[in-house]
Amino acid sequence: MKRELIQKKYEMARDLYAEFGVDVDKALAALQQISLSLHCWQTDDVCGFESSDGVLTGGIQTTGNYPGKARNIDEVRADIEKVKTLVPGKHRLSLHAIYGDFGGKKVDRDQIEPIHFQSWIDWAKANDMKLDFNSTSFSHPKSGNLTLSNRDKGIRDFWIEHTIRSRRIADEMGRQLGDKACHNLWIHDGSKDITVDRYYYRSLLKDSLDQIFAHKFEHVKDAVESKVFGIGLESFTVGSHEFYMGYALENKLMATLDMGHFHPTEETYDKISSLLLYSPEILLHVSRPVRWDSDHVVILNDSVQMLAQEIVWANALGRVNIGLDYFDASINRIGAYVVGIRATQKAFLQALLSPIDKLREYEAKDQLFERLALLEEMKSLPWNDVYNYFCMINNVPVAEEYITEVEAYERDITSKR
Ligand code: RNT
Ligand code: ZN
Repeated sequence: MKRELIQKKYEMARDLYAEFGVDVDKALAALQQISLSLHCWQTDDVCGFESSDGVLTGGIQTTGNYPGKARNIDEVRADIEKVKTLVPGKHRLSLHAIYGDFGGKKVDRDQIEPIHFQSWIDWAKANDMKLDFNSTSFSHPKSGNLTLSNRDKGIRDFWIEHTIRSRRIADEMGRQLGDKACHNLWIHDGSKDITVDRYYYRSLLKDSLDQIFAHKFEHVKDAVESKVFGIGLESFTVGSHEFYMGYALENKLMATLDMGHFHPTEETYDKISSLLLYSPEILLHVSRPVRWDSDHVVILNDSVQMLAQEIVWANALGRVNIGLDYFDASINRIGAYVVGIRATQKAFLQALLSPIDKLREYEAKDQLFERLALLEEMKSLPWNDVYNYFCMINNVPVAEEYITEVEAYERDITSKR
């Protein structure tokens, strides 16, 4: 698209939004500040760099075998660097513990140290990115169905050690990069069939968490992620939403809301205002469940739009850490990032451009038809002209222009892997 045309359309959009009392430039300034935490695991289908057989366990699954996945640390970095050139804004990178720079050596999960992530920290510095971190309880001989809630103290201690070490690594990332790292704790613990000792497993998990969080790390923002079920773990999840919500509030941690971790018709957005009344911050995993927690690439759908609206309307952008979490192995993986990042940004932009004062006024006066009508009209206002302009001033491809760039990277790089 020609620059002059993008500019002209932006100016028209700006004037139109002004008629609704919306300041487009203010919205753009706010969007520029929204830093998404890009999940590293879309690059390689959640494999990581441990020398293992690469089988993904823990009730999560990638499907598809699109060629060109990243096979090592350099390829993951190259892919993320490419993604950065295709999306506007400044973003973070979220690493899992299995993505350490182990130099071909076997380093078990209870042995990982900040040194294994020093090259990531250096890379992040060089690429002007901040880092977040995740302990990894899946894809390991000691994973089984139960980790931190296992009856076997030896297994529990192994994962407690792993998780404390993971938080220490996050602390080092936060310290060196001058910005607290979010550490997200998600474990798959659960069971396939009817479980009679649910209270017991949850008490074991609570005890393990108490030991883990007894260690204080200054540069870490801790989060705990609940789930409703996993593949092969359909009947019971130890770390349910209620479990972690209680734990997070009691222990002043963040709750992580993953959009794929609730019942299919249960929307994540409505949980935000409730949690934020009791907790200073939360962490999100923006994802797209299709019939189950399938982790499809995020698109601009109602769920993501409502999520963004809720955060913007609650004036809570500064209190919500926004991470992405999906892994589609059936399409170009670089493209998967770009589509998901852009969709998330578009949702936030739409929310930032909403005539919220007018909507609130209608609501307060019980003018409910008017409220509904304006919400509908908002959908077709020229927000996309504003997004295109945002891309242009950030020197990244505008609209579908990124498709050819992703194709070129595939031709030159990923297809040769
Ligand atoms: C799994 C959780 C978890 C993982 C990542 C890889 O259902 O959503 O966040 O997707 O940690
Ligand atoms: Zn998640």
